[in-house]
Amino acid sequence: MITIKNYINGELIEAVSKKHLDNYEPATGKVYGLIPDSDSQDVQLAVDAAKKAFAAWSNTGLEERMMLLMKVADGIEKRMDEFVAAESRDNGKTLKLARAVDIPRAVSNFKFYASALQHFASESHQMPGMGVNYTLRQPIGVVGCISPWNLPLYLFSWKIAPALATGNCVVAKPSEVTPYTAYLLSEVCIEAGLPKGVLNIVHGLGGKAGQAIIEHPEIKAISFTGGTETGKKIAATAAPMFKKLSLELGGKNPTIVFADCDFDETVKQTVTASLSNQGEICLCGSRVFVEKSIYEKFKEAFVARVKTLKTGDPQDEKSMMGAIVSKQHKEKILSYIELAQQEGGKILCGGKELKIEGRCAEGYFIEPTVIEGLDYKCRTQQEEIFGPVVTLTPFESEEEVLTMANSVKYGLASSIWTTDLSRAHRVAEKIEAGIVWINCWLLRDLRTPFGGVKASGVGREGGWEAMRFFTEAKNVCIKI
Ligand code: TXE
Repeated sequence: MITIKNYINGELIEAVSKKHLDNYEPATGKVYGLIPDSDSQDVQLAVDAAKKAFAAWSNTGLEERMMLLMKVADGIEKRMDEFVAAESRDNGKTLKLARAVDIPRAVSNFKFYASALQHFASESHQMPGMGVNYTLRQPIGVVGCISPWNLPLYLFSWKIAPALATGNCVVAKPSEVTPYTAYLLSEVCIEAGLPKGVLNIVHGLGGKAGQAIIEHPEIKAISFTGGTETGKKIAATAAPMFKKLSLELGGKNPTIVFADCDFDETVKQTVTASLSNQGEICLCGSRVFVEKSIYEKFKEAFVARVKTLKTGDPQDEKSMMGAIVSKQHKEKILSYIELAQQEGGKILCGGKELKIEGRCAEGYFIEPTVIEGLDYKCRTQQEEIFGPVVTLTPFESEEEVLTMANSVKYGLASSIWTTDLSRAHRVAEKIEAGIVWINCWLLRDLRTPFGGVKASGVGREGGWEAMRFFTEAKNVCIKI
């Protein structure tokens, strides 16, 4: 059994209550570890440590701060295989994906913000003959970072890195479903010599440890990534306390395929966009809209390619799809496949739980599933499923596909596939989303604003957006 600990005031310690939660391995369905069942007492210890560390950390020279964050990045890199294995075991994603995406991106997150902090500057405004203004962008103080289970270290570090880079001290909670790599990060931070109390990681349940972070009066800003319903609860607690809030929530993203697309490349890329990480990425294109004139041809090619995706043991290098993150989430996805059939959908491939022999016999696996024939307004096409389930729907005009694409309460990401770029720009302008990819998906420049509109969240992460979120602007005006 792997028992992990909280990281508070530079030390690895148990929850004050000494209580633990089981940590399951999705591929085997078995408990493989224990995590601290933290509560408000542990959050208080973390806040005390962060407060004590803030004065020194916020006055640490930029070069020294940069060096420390770079050492954290290097520390992860040096233990790459261990982090990759831990992420795959904890989340159920394939080793291949954790190695190609999750852990390298966590390293990049720390490196990106380590360098950004040296270039982050503010503006001044001259009033001829009267005065001059300068803007200070000062760290907020103690901030809270809470992240989900689908891209554990990738999203955990995406918040922590800019928060630390801007001189804040952090109380962070990873998902209780995938805490392992956050624990390994604690070890790396200790080895890197990150001063104690600068980063504190408290493990535990959302409604207990998480809620304690949200409602703590001395945690002045909250950066959250997770489900829309949880986002509502967090906003309800934090808003009356006038905390700064960054909410990265759910999605139900449209993939729009026009007849003039680069057909073979589009089939290949849109399958990846729909099913990567078992469809457990809020940026996945779960609703595929195809221009009517190529619908049948596209459907045939898309389904044929999905059928080639081997779903299996995440540790098997041949597996393209791994396990679903939890029993509960597996049941939720299966219930939506059931609902889709009740709503008149036709299963073109997949549609069932997958039983795998050997060590994964008790694991959580679902065949990648493609469904057609659903009305765009039905629940299956409106609600976030967050699994390996994709719907195909034909359209005849730009107006029609934009109406369908924008009909959901979400507005996170989208992709458009066409060789007519003036059409691509026209459609991109009208899609209600924070991110539009044209003839690509998940092509990421960390300088760009990241986030969604409508029920997909509030605020943006990435680049200077994150540095500004984690600082307060103060205007100083001097009379000359
Ligand atoms: O979310 P949950 P999950 C979305 C994705 C999906 C969900 C999956 O679309 O809907 O997140 O992640 C903690 N007070 N995105 O199921 O349950 C909880 O412990 C404080 C969108 O984990 O919301 C966990 O650490 N914290 C995103 C975290 O919140 C609470 C990208 C998320 O848990 C809490 C990735 C509470 N009351 C996933 N309740 C994007 N837009 O980028 C729970 N938590």
